[in-house]
Amino acid sequence: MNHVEILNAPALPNIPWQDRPAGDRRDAPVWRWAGNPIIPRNPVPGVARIFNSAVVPYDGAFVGVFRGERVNGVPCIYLGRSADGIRWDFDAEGVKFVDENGEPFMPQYAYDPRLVKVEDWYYAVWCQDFYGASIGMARTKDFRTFTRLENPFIPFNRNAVLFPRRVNGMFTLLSRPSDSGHTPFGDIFLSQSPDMTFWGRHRHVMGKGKAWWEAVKIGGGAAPIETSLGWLLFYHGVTGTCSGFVYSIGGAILDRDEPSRVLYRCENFLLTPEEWYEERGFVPNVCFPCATLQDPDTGCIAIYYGCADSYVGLAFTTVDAVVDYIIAHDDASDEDRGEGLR
Ligand code: BMA
Repeated sequence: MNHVEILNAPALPNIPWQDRPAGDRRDAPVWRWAGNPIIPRNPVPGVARIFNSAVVPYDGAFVGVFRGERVNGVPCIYLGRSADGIRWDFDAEGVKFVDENGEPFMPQYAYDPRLVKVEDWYYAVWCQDFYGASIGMARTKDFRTFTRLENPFIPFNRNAVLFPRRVNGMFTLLSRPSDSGHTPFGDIFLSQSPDMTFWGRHRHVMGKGKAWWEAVKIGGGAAPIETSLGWLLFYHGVTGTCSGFVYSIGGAILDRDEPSRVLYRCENFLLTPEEWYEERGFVPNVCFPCATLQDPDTGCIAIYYGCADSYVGLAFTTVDAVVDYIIAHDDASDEDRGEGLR
């Protein structure tokens, strides 16, 4: 029996899973799939790399939206299907987005997609050009027709992550306002909408951390997991080194009713680049979480993360172990704990 419950999520007995290896000396209770990376290079004709991608359970199996970096360097979104969450088949062509009239409406580029079911719809949220980098959105019920929604924000913004249910009657979205380049700053904000069109009631959630591993910038990662203690958020934190940024995975727990309030924030990273597929690639030293699967019955959580802007990796934890670790190493500031309104 878990002492922390995962709430409002269907049982997922077929969650991909591997127990923690005996003798694992890493501090945080997060471990990698032994067969990583699960998606190698050149996975689809015309696509050099798939990474920073999101999956959901669907129809007894799994489906996902994947950042496919084409051989011309332009990222776009590919649909993938999997029976086990590990071996993926991708469509040969990228997702063809349409507008409300069913007419083609393609983003010029699209990267870092997240995929979240809210009520009857699956929402894909990504970063795209809107006269500058900002957020694009679409929804689908059948993974055949993806209908674009209004762009929620003006530039510049990235790392938008939708909550899996309305909070206080409102769709709720994390995002990371930024600049036009490889932003050397960035905090996580929260915005709400009654209809997925008009976004407001903006709040600051948390800024770059005191801890060195996240001292440059942070950004939302996977859709928050609702637990009996609060929303469990896996996010990325970035540090600067003399040879570039390093992206690690961090964890925080947000208040269930007012998720701009941080209850606990782990001062240690949960996963940092250590394996060859994280340290070596198109952009070295990147662990970039975009999705989780979770099974409320067992408390098992599978984390999908981009590796070195080149591969997709899978890591595991349990809700009890990771929440205990985050609480034991809580270092949230007074500002993190506040409502985030000035
Ligand atoms: C960020 C985003 C991510 C990428 C990361 C590391 O700015 O562009 O897509 O994984 O940089 O290159």
